[in-house]
Amino acid sequence: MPTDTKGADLLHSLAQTTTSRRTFLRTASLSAVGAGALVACNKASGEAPVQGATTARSSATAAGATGGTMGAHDTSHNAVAPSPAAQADAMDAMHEKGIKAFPARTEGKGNQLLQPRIEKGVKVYDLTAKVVPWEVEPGRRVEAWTYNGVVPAPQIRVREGDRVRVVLRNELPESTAIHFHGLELPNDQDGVPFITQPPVKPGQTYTYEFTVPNAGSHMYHSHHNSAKQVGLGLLGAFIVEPKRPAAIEKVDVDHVMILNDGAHGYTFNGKSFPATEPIVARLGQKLRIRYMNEGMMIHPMHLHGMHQTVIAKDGWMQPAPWKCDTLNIAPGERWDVVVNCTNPGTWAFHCHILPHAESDHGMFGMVTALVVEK
Ligand SMILES: [Cu+2]
Repeated sequence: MPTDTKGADLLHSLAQTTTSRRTFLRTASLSAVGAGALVACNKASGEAPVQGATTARSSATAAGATGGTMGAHDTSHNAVAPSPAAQADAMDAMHEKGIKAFPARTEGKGNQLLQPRIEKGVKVYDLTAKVVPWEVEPGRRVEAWTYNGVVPAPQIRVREGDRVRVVLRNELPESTAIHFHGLELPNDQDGVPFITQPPVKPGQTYTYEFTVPNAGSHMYHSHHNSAKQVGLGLLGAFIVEPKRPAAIEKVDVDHVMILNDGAHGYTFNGKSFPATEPIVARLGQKLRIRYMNEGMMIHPMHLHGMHQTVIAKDGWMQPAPWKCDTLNIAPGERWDVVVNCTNPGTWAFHCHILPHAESDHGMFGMVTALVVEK
């Protein structure tokens, strides 16, 4: 990413790019030079450059497989191997195209604020669990299990002490239930089938109602067949604003970043790079990031150029803020950090388990950018 490019210019120019990375990879892997480069990449890095990515459906994996099939074991009519310089150029071209496609447009956007209906002072949220197609990155559509048709689910944002009702309609082919992860609710509102409630069968509607007890960055998700159901998208942010915010919580930009690593691949807010959303702030602004891990793996989140100040863990304010540049986010955890945006430019921002973020074919998965505009 060019650090000397103004964020707005970069975003504008990147938005004009219509080449999808998947299309590009397919094209590249079918061209003679591209196939040669992919063969070389596969050989150079050993067995499989992208098998660290557990998603068999990731385009990087698919492209890697295509590259391997095209040439790795097919040397019978391979007259002249490309020179190392040509191989490097071909590989770099793939990386560059991936970056230039960012931020790529895709259908559907999750994590948008859900406005409640107010009924006698109660904030009422209607959620319909249903299966929809979901575009994770340009041209890659997957089956998603969603609340209201988006991944992540619509964001619920309330205040400490609010009375909340959540009406769940199940249009899935399986039973389900909602667990409000992090909220210290009465037992019968905890959302775990056969422990605190019966499963909500297909076609049924189930109502949760409670007074919001504790502030912080929380989540809601399925707690039934959850490795599958949460992996497919039944998850969202449940943010509780405190009655008395701490001074350090007064920020200019508030960004929720939900990590997942299920059947859709490595995603931030339901999208894989280059379709991930950049975070944009102006020089001197304070940015809050609310990390939430809905996946099954740890993801150490690394921001280039500026440190992160950790202010809260699982919704609880830390006794004292502390600084880091890489913060490990384990499954189920929420970490809140503040970034003082003091360093202008477009900064890489990614999971530092590198096979979750980059392959021979370029960046993918858990990569985005923080753009600090002058
Ligand atoms: Cu990761």
